[in-house]
Amino acid sequence: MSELSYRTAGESHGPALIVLVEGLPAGLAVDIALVNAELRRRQGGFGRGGRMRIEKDAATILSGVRRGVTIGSPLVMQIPNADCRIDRARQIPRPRPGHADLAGALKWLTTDCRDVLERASARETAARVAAGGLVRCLLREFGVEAVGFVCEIGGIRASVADDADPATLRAARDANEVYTPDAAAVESMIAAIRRAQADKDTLGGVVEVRVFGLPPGLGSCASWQQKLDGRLMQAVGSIQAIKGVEIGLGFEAARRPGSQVHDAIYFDPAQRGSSNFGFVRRTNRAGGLEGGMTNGQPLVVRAAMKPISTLLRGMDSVNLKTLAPERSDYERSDICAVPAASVVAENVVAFEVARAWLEKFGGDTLREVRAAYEHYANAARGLTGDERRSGPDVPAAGAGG
Ligand code: EPS
Repeated sequence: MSELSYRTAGESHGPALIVLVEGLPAGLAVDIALVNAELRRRQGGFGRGGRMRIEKDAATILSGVRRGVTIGSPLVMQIPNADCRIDRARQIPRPRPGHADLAGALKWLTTDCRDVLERASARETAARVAAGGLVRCLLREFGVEAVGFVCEIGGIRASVADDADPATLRAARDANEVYTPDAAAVESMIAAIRRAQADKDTLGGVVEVRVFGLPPGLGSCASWQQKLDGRLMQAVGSIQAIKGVEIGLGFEAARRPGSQVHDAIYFDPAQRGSSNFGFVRRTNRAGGLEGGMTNGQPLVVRAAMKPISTLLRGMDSVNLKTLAPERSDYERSDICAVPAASVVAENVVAFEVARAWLEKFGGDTLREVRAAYEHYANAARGLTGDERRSGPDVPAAGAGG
């Protein structure tokens, strides 16, 4: 049994994208339709460019599965590129500000940014979404659901209830082209994208992911590498064009006193059988994470996406072959890919949650994972209120740490 992990390979205009997933337990039914539905959603959203009309992303499983069920071996999926022309694609000597072009060209000692952008391209996120879609087959076995959506585009903010349930959120989000649950914000967001297009410009925004049904105790406070908040930030912060990641209140927590930041703890015996083991909060400003561990509340992760760096109007740049000042190169591109980023964020968050799940409840087979989870849940529910375990308290001798 190995740690759950994935790697991606493939260029934007190469033959295919590949993802290799290791560490899934055997005995998991793989729902390839779920994976492909996520891939289709990633391709959509208002503001996408011409490329998405060419591609029909769908994953084929090459290994790790027999008769639709995982067998414990490395699992490879392939997503073919319809627009496969990497050897014929033109050179890009004028780096686009904001893209990987300049830093990558210098790093790999080339004056043709094509060598860099082919891998830096957000096309790679299709492979990440496929990995996330796959592990959601595991998470849903335990009633864990991730929902990603758009909360802001070009400064237009959506209003989304803090206590919305996953089905309501998903239905509202899927009812429009900008993937926001706030129907009232849709028209203004679309109008903002149209304006950016008319101005030959691009737009960024903010996406949010909520994960429901998690028990307390995933991740760990014992070592910095195991803290789930840090791992989520790395996973989400590594998505192309993401410049900021927040958990719960995020930066807003820095502006408030503690009494308006922390979530008071209550016990509700009626919820003892649910995934929070009966420990409830009336607010979720911590975004479901305390001390690098889940606390039984929904996980809330937000990410800020910068505007796409390929501008039709171009920006000042330098021709790397001549060092002459010129406008940056224009490649066919998206005007706004914030809706797509919400799908990517949802799936990379799902992957990190599944990784933490298997760290705590891992086993070679799904049966063992299920047994480990049930054992923990029963032990945690039985623990609370049991004074015999910890014994009588020691009289206070001063302030403790
Ligand atoms: C991207 C450039 C565009 C985007 C691409 C990201 O591709 P192309 O150069 O082929 O028009 O559409 O995103 C995708 C292909 C995708 O699947 O998301 C870039 O340079 O980052």
